[in-house]
Amino acid sequence: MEHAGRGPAEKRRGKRCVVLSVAFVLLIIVILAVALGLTLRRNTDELRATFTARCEEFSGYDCQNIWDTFQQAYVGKDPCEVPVEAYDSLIAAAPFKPSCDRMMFWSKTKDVVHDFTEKRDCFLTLEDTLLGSVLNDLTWCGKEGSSETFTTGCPGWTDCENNPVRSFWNRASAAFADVACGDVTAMLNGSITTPFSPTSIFASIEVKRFNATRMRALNVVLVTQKNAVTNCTNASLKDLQKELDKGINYNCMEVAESQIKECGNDPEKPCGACW
Ligand SMILES: *[C@@H]1O[C@H](CO)[C@@H](O)[C@H](O)[C@H]1NC(C)=O
Ligand SMILES: *[C@@H]1O[C@H](CO)[C@@H](O)[C@H](O)[C@H]1NC(C)=O
Ligand SMILES: *[C@@H]1O[C@H](CO)[C@@H](O)[C@H](O)[C@H]1NC(C)=O
Ligand SMILES: *[C@H]1O[C@H](CO)[C@@H](O)[C@H](O)[C@@H]1NC(C)=O
Repeated sequence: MEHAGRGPAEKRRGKRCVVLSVAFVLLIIVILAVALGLTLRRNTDELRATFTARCEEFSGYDCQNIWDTFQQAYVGKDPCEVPVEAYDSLIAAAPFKPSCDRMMFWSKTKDVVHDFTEKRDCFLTLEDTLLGSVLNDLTWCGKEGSSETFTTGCPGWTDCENNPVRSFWNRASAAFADVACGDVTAMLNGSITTPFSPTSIFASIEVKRFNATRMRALNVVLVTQKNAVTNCTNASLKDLQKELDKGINYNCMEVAESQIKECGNDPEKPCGACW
Protein backbone atom coordinates (compact mmCIF):
# COMPACT_ATOMS: atom_id res chain seq x y z
CA MET A 1 0.00 0.00 0.00
CA GLU A 2 2.66 2.39 1.03
CA HIS A 3 4.57 1.39 -1.99
CA ALA A 4 1.59 1.77 -4.31
CA GLY A 5 0.65 5.13 -2.75
CA ARG A 6 4.12 6.67 -3.18
CA GLY A 7 4.43 5.73 -6.80
CA PRO A 8 1.85 8.10 -8.40
CA ALA A 9 2.79 10.98 -6.08
CA GLU A 10 6.44 10.78 -7.13
CA LYS A 11 5.43 10.54 -10.76
CA ARG A 12 3.31 13.68 -10.38
CA ARG A 13 6.18 15.51 -8.73
CA GLY A 14 8.45 14.29 -11.53
CA LYS A 15 6.02 15.56 -14.17
CA ARG A 16 5.70 18.92 -12.47
CA CYS A 17 9.46 19.14 -12.36
CA VAL A 18 9.74 18.48 -16.11
CA VAL A 19 7.04 21.06 -16.88
CA LEU A 20 8.80 23.65 -14.70
CA SER A 21 12.17 22.91 -16.33
CA VAL A 22 10.75 23.31 -19.81
CA ALA A 23 9.06 26.57 -18.83
CA PHE A 24 12.29 27.81 -17.32
CA VAL A 25 14.33 26.98 -20.42
CA LEU A 26 11.72 28.67 -22.62
CA LEU A 27 11.83 31.74 -20.39
CA ILE A 28 15.62 31.91 -20.69
CA ILE A 29 15.39 31.58 -24.48
CA VAL A 30 12.84 34.40 -24.64
CA ILE A 31 15.01 36.64 -22.43
CA LEU A 32 18.10 35.94 -24.55
CA ALA A 33 16.21 36.61 -27.78
CA VAL A 34 14.84 39.90 -26.47
CA ALA A 35 18.27 40.91 -25.17
CA LEU A 36 19.88 40.06 -28.52
CA GLY A 37 17.20 41.98 -30.39
CA LEU A 38 17.69 45.00 -28.12
CA THR A 39 21.47 44.76 -28.52
CA LEU A 40 21.18 44.80 -32.31
CA ARG A 41 18.73 47.68 -32.16
CA ARG A 42 21.06 49.51 -29.82
CA ASN A 43 24.00 48.94 -32.19
CA THR A 44 22.10 50.55 -35.05
CA ASP A 45 20.57 53.28 -32.88
CA GLU A 46 23.85 54.24 -31.23
CA LEU A 47 25.71 54.54 -34.50
CA ARG A 48 22.81 56.49 -36.01
CA ALA A 49 22.73 58.85 -33.02
CA THR A 50 26.47 59.56 -33.23
CA PHE A 51 26.35 59.93 -37.01
CA THR A 52 23.37 62.29 -36.92
CA ALA A 53 24.64 64.42 -34.02
CA ARG A 54 27.98 64.94 -35.75
CA CYS A 55 26.27 65.58 -39.09
CA GLU A 56 23.99 68.24 -37.62
CA GLU A 57 27.00 70.35 -36.70
CA PHE A 58 27.18 71.12 -40.41
CA SER A 59 24.34 73.29 -41.65
CA GLY A 60 22.51 72.88 -44.93
CA TYR A 61 22.58 69.07 -45.17
CA ASP A 62 19.80 66.49 -45.03
CA CYS A 63 21.35 64.23 -42.39
CA GLN A 64 18.53 61.68 -42.51
CA ASN A 65 19.09 61.20 -46.23
CA ILE A 66 22.86 61.01 -45.76
CA TRP A 67 22.39 58.32 -43.07
CA ASP A 68 20.07 56.30 -45.33
CA THR A 69 22.53 56.57 -48.22
CA PHE A 70 25.38 55.54 -45.90
CA GLN A 71 23.52 52.42 -44.76
CA GLN A 72 22.79 51.34 -48.32
CA ALA A 73 26.54 50.88 -48.86
CA TYR A 74 26.91 47.93 -46.46
CA VAL A 75 23.61 46.81 -44.86
CA GLY A 76 22.66 43.23 -45.74
CA LYS A 77 26.08 42.56 -47.28
CA ASP A 78 28.90 40.20 -46.38
CA PRO A 79 31.27 42.51 -44.40
CA CYS A 80 34.22 41.37 -46.56
CA GLU A 81 32.45 42.20 -49.81
CA VAL A 82 31.88 45.94 -49.65
CA PRO A 83 33.95 47.52 -52.46
CA VAL A 84 34.98 51.19 -52.54
CA GLU A 85 32.35 51.89 -55.22
CA ALA A 86 29.63 51.03 -52.69
CA TYR A 87 30.19 54.52 -51.26
CA ASP A 88 29.83 56.42 -54.55
CA SER A 89 26.25 57.47 -53.73
CA LEU A 90 27.26 58.59 -50.25
CA ILE A 91 30.02 60.81 -51.66
CA ALA A 92 27.49 62.19 -54.15
CA ALA A 93 25.04 62.93 -51.31
CA ALA A 94 27.62 65.00 -49.38
CA PRO A 95 30.29 65.99 -51.90
CA PHE A 96 33.66 67.41 -50.83
CA LYS A 97 34.02 71.09 -51.55
CA PRO A 98 37.39 72.38 -52.67
CA SER A 99 39.09 74.59 -50.05
CA CYS A 100 42.00 75.92 -52.04
CA ASP A 101 45.26 76.60 -50.12
CA ARG A 102 43.76 75.13 -46.91
CA MET A 103 43.70 71.41 -47.56
CA MET A 104 45.83 69.27 -45.29
CA PHE A 105 46.79 65.65 -45.88
CA TRP A 106 48.66 63.50 -43.37
CA SER A 107 50.29 60.13 -42.91
CA LYS A 108 51.29 58.67 -39.54
CA THR A 109 50.83 62.07 -37.86
CA LYS A 110 47.12 61.83 -37.02
CA ASP A 111 47.24 63.16 -33.44
CA VAL A 112 49.50 66.14 -34.13
CA VAL A 113 47.56 67.13 -37.24
CA HIS A 114 44.16 67.05 -35.57
CA ASP A 115 45.39 68.73 -32.41
CA PHE A 116 46.56 71.51 -34.71
CA THR A 117 43.54 71.77 -37.02
CA GLU A 118 41.15 71.70 -34.07
CA LYS A 119 42.82 74.72 -32.47
CA ARG A 120 43.49 76.68 -35.62
CA ASP A 121 40.88 77.26 -38.27
CA CYS A 122 43.55 77.40 -41.00
CA PHE A 123 43.73 73.96 -42.46
CA LEU A 124 41.13 71.38 -43.35
CA THR A 125 41.75 67.63 -43.11
CA LEU A 126 39.44 64.89 -44.38
CA GLU A 127 38.36 64.36 -40.75
CA ASP A 128 37.19 68.00 -40.59
CA THR A 129 34.76 67.52 -43.49
CA LEU A 130 31.20 66.30 -42.97
CA LEU A 131 31.70 62.69 -44.05
CA GLY A 132 35.15 62.43 -42.48
CA SER A 133 33.97 63.77 -39.15
CA VAL A 134 30.74 61.75 -38.87
CA LEU A 135 32.63 58.47 -39.31
CA ASN A 136 35.95 59.32 -37.65
CA ASP A 137 37.05 56.55 -35.25
CA LEU A 138 33.86 54.53 -35.76
CA THR A 139 33.42 50.88 -36.74
CA TRP A 140 30.43 49.49 -38.62
CA CYS A 141 29.35 46.59 -40.79
CA GLY A 142 26.28 44.69 -41.96
CA LYS A 143 25.54 41.02 -42.35
CA GLU A 144 24.00 38.96 -45.10
CA GLY A 145 20.25 38.54 -44.56
CA SER A 146 20.11 41.23 -41.87
CA SER A 147 18.88 44.81 -41.97
CA GLU A 148 20.93 45.76 -38.91
CA THR A 149 24.14 47.71 -38.48
CA PHE A 150 26.74 46.07 -36.26
CA THR A 151 29.43 47.96 -34.37
CA THR A 152 31.22 44.96 -32.90
CA GLY A 153 32.47 41.77 -34.49
CA CYS A 154 33.26 43.61 -37.73
CA PRO A 155 36.36 42.72 -39.75
CA GLY A 156 39.47 44.73 -38.86
CA TRP A 157 41.37 46.97 -41.27
CA THR A 158 43.61 44.16 -42.56
CA ASP A 159 41.28 41.17 -42.09
CA CYS A 160 39.95 41.55 -45.61
CA GLU A 161 40.45 44.27 -48.19
CA ASN A 162 36.82 45.03 -49.00
CA ASN A 163 35.57 45.70 -45.49
CA PRO A 164 33.07 48.54 -44.94
CA VAL A 165 35.37 50.81 -42.89
CA ARG A 166 38.45 50.49 -45.07
CA SER A 167 36.49 50.88 -48.31
CA PHE A 168 34.87 54.03 -46.94
CA TRP A 169 38.19 55.67 -46.03
CA ASN A 170 39.73 54.70 -49.34
CA ARG A 171 36.77 56.12 -51.26
CA ALA A 172 36.57 59.29 -49.16
CA SER A 173 40.33 59.89 -49.39
CA ALA A 174 40.18 59.63 -53.18
CA ALA A 175 37.27 62.08 -53.34
CA PHE A 176 38.99 64.53 -50.98
CA ALA A 177 42.22 64.37 -53.03
CA ASP A 178 40.21 64.85 -56.24
CA VAL A 179 39.26 68.38 -55.14
CA ALA A 180 42.74 69.34 -53.79
CA CYS A 181 43.60 72.77 -55.16
CA GLY A 182 46.06 75.63 -54.86
CA ASP A 183 48.82 75.12 -52.30
CA VAL A 184 48.28 71.82 -50.53
CA THR A 185 49.99 70.77 -47.29
CA ALA A 186 50.93 67.26 -46.14
CA MET A 187 52.18 66.45 -42.64
CA LEU A 188 54.46 63.43 -42.67
CA ASN A 189 56.31 61.72 -39.83
CA GLY A 190 60.05 62.36 -39.46
CA SER A 191 60.37 59.82 -36.65
CA ILE A 192 59.95 56.80 -38.91
CA THR A 193 62.43 55.54 -41.50
CA THR A 194 60.06 55.86 -44.48
CA PRO A 195 57.87 58.97 -44.12
CA PHE A 196 56.37 58.43 -47.60
CA SER A 197 55.34 54.79 -47.35
CA PRO A 198 54.04 53.19 -50.58
CA THR A 199 51.38 51.29 -48.61
CA SER A 200 49.90 54.39 -46.94
CA ILE A 201 46.59 55.88 -48.13
CA PHE A 202 48.50 59.09 -48.84
CA ALA A 203 50.89 57.35 -51.26
CA SER A 204 48.62 54.70 -52.73
CA ILE A 205 45.49 56.84 -53.24
CA GLU A 206 45.78 60.55 -52.54
CA VAL A 207 49.02 61.53 -54.30
CA LYS A 208 47.85 59.69 -57.42
CA ARG A 209 44.76 61.94 -57.57
CA PHE A 210 46.60 65.26 -57.20
CA ASN A 211 46.15 67.16 -60.43
CA ALA A 212 48.25 70.04 -61.76
CA THR A 213 45.20 71.63 -63.40
CA ARG A 214 43.97 72.47 -59.88
CA MET A 215 47.06 72.29 -57.66
CA ARG A 216 49.93 74.76 -57.60
CA ALA A 217 52.18 73.08 -55.00
CA LEU A 218 52.54 70.32 -52.45
CA ASN A 219 54.22 71.52 -49.26
CA VAL A 220 55.47 68.67 -47.11
CA VAL A 221 55.80 69.43 -43.41
CA LEU A 222 58.06 66.71 -42.02
CA VAL A 223 57.30 66.64 -38.31
CA THR A 224 60.46 65.97 -36.31
CA GLN A 225 60.90 65.03 -32.68
CA LYS A 226 64.04 65.30 -30.54
CA ASN A 227 65.77 62.30 -32.09
CA ALA A 228 64.76 62.81 -35.70
CA VAL A 229 65.16 59.61 -37.69
CA THR A 230 64.96 61.08 -41.15
CA ASN A 231 64.92 64.40 -42.98
CA CYS A 232 63.80 65.99 -46.25
CA THR A 233 66.65 64.33 -48.18
CA ASN A 234 65.17 60.85 -47.58
CA ALA A 235 64.81 58.77 -50.72
CA SER A 236 61.11 58.07 -50.13
CA LEU A 237 60.46 61.82 -50.36
CA LYS A 238 62.32 61.92 -53.66
CA ASP A 239 59.87 59.23 -54.81
CA LEU A 240 57.00 61.45 -53.72
CA GLN A 241 58.37 64.34 -55.73
CA LYS A 242 58.71 62.11 -58.81
CA GLU A 243 55.16 60.77 -58.49
CA LEU A 244 53.54 64.19 -58.49
CA ASP A 245 51.65 65.23 -61.59
CA LYS A 246 53.99 67.35 -63.78
CA GLY A 247 53.49 71.01 -63.00
CA ILE A 248 52.89 70.64 -59.25
CA ASN A 249 55.72 72.31 -57.32
CA TYR A 250 57.20 70.41 -54.42
CA ASN A 251 58.59 71.77 -51.15
CA CYS A 252 59.70 70.03 -47.97
CA MET A 253 60.29 71.57 -44.55
CA GLU A 254 61.48 69.91 -41.37
CA VAL A 255 59.44 71.31 -38.50
CA ALA A 256 59.76 70.38 -34.83
CA GLU A 257 56.63 68.90 -33.27
CA SER A 258 57.04 71.38 -30.37
CA GLN A 259 56.89 74.30 -32.82
CA ILE A 260 53.64 72.99 -34.32
CA LYS A 261 52.10 72.59 -30.87
CA GLU A 262 53.22 76.07 -29.82
CA CYS A 263 51.79 77.60 -32.95
CA GLY A 264 48.49 75.78 -32.37
CA ASN A 265 48.28 77.49 -28.98
CA ASP A 266 48.94 80.94 -30.44
CA PRO A 267 45.80 82.07 -32.28
CA GLU A 268 47.36 85.46 -33.07
CA LYS A 269 49.90 83.97 -35.44
CA PRO A 270 48.81 83.98 -39.09
CA CYS A 271 48.13 80.48 -40.39
CA GLY A 272 50.97 80.38 -42.86
CA ALA A 273 53.54 81.58 -40.33
CA CYS A 274 53.64 78.35 -38.33
CA TRP A 275 56.55 77.00 -40.41
C1 LIG B 1 55.56 59.41 -35.66
O1 LIG B 1 55.56 58.02 -35.49
C2 LIG B 1 56.01 57.61 -34.23
C3 LIG B 1 56.14 56.12 -34.27
O2 LIG B 1 54.95 55.52 -34.70
C4 LIG B 1 55.06 58.12 -33.15
O3 LIG B 1 55.50 57.74 -31.88
C5 LIG B 1 55.01 59.64 -33.25
O4 LIG B 1 54.07 60.15 -32.35
C6 LIG B 1 54.68 60.08 -34.64
N1 LIG B 1 54.86 61.51 -34.76
C7 LIG B 1 53.86 62.34 -34.97
C8 LIG B 1 54.22 63.76 -35.11
O5 LIG B 1 52.69 61.96 -35.04
C1 LIG C 1 44.21 65.92 -64.43
O1 LIG C 1 43.01 66.43 -64.98
C2 LIG C 1 42.99 66.44 -66.38
C3 LIG C 1 41.75 67.19 -66.83
O2 LIG C 1 40.64 66.82 -66.07
C4 LIG C 1 43.07 65.01 -66.90
O3 LIG C 1 43.05 64.98 -68.31
C5 LIG C 1 44.35 64.36 -66.37
O4 LIG C 1 44.41 63.00 -66.75
C6 LIG C 1 44.44 64.49 -64.87
N1 LIG C 1 45.74 64.03 -64.40
C7 LIG C 1 45.90 63.17 -63.38
C8 LIG C 1 47.29 62.84 -62.99
O5 LIG C 1 44.96 62.67 -62.80
C1 LIG D 1 69.77 64.11 -43.52
O1 LIG D 1 69.98 62.78 -43.09
C2 LIG D 1 71.11 62.16 -43.65
C3 LIG D 1 71.15 60.74 -43.12
O2 LIG D 1 69.93 60.10 -43.28
C4 LIG D 1 72.36 62.94 -43.30
O3 LIG D 1 73.52 62.37 -43.91
C5 LIG D 1 72.21 64.38 -43.75
O4 LIG D 1 73.32 65.14 -43.32
C6 LIG D 1 70.93 64.98 -43.22
N1 LIG D 1 70.76 66.29 -43.83
C7 LIG D 1 70.42 67.36 -43.14
C8 LIG D 1 70.28 68.61 -43.92
O5 LIG D 1 70.24 67.33 -41.95
C1 LIG E 1 64.33 56.73 -46.41
O1 LIG E 1 64.03 56.25 -47.71
C2 LIG E 1 64.34 54.92 -48.06
C3 LIG E 1 63.64 54.47 -49.34
O2 LIG E 1 62.36 54.95 -49.55
C4 LIG E 1 64.25 54.00 -46.88
O3 LIG E 1 64.36 52.65 -47.20
C5 LIG E 1 65.31 54.46 -45.91
O4 LIG E 1 65.59 53.64 -44.87
C6 LIG E 1 65.31 55.94 -45.64
N1 LIG E 1 65.38 56.33 -44.25
C7 LIG E 1 66.51 56.70 -43.67
C8 LIG E 1 66.42 57.12 -42.26
O5 LIG E 1 67.55 56.69 -44.25
